[in-house]
Amino acid sequence: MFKNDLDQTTSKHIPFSVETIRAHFPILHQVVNGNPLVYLDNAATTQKPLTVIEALKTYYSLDNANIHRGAHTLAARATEQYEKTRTTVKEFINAPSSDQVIFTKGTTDSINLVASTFGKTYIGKGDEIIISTMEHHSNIVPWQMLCQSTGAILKIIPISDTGELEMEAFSNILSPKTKLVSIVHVSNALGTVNPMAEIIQKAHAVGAKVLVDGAQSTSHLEVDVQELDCDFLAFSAHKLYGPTGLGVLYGKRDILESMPPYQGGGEMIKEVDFEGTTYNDIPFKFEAGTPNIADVIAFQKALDFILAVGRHNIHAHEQELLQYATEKLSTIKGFVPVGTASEKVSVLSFLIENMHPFDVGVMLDAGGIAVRTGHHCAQPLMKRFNIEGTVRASFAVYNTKNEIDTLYQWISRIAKRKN
Ligand code: C6P
Repeated sequence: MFKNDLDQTTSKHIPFSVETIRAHFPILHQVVNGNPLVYLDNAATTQKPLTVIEALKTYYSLDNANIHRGAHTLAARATEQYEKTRTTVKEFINAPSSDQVIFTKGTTDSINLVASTFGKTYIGKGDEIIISTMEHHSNIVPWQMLCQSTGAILKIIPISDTGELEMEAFSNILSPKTKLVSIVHVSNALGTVNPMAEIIQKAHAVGAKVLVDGAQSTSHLEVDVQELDCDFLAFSAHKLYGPTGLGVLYGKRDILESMPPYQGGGEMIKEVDFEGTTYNDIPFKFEAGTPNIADVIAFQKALDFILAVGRHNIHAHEQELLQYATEKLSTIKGFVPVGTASEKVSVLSFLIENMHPFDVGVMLDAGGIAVRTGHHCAQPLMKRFNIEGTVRASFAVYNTKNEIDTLYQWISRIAKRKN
């Protein structure tokens, strides 16, 4: 349908032109409610390039088979492609080796895996887990559940009015009792980029391990697990132009090897006997059952796309959009930004005075503009700001200044009615 200048099998450099990039995303070229679609809900999920869509079709048309099991050609092909993605993910996050890359269902699943295995093994009564006020529910609830079952204590880093972590308060709650610090790298609701290297270094100084929720950072920043020195990194493929229902958990080798399995079943074993079972090596120990083969294989194409465009190019373009949108929308009477941290990715959360965020979202939808409204699965954060929710526009590599102009026009009209 569209000129496809991204090579189907290998990454080829795409010159940075937003129009060239948009041509890779069929979904963007449609009319919604009588207007050209303006998709600004990328923090919820990104759209998929044609190469990802085609990889799914090719896999099911030619290669579908179960992996790591069959002796036949299709099984070998599927296994090879599945493991190739693991190697690419390893390179993408600069993990020391690909067996430290575990495929999961998503960030939520990755965090639950750590809570259920590392948590139940190493965190006990009276131990402390530190999270922050700006966490997504999937980095709150698993720890609350763990605390309920073990008697561990959850401690919270407060945040400032600009939406930044209170680092002094963090230092004050850190202690030898802290066993785990689990923090979002980039806030999905505010866009704040947290000082992860400093957090990790401080946590390690008291002997705590650190999980980085990278759901929103891996799509905007170059996340290098060795440079950060994090113990775990969790993220989702669907926020990286890849398929839904697929995520990654990276972990340090010694920790992963010392953790018990998450689930029991096929693939995660070496030998099963009624007298006892021996478990497989990492990463397979944590990948029980038939995994999400097709989506892992298609995720390769999403990573190829990002690498072909260049993460520095993506970041620079998104920062330009963020600055443009923030400046432009700030001129509207009644526009109130929520989250004004000095370091942000391309997330613009806001309110329109005297209007419910949901109503703003519905009106924008009438104009073909897709944004997210509500609490963004971060209810404690909304409580901190004393609000029910926000309107959130989040930009990706394929968004344009023209689209922001359209958003501006609609918001101006909506705000004028009420202010
Ligand atoms: N945030 C949003 O609209 P899953 O659903 O498992 O792929 O990702 C969960 C998750 C964890 N941490 C952060 C920081 C996130 O942003 C998300 C997903 C989406 O903001 C959907 S709620």
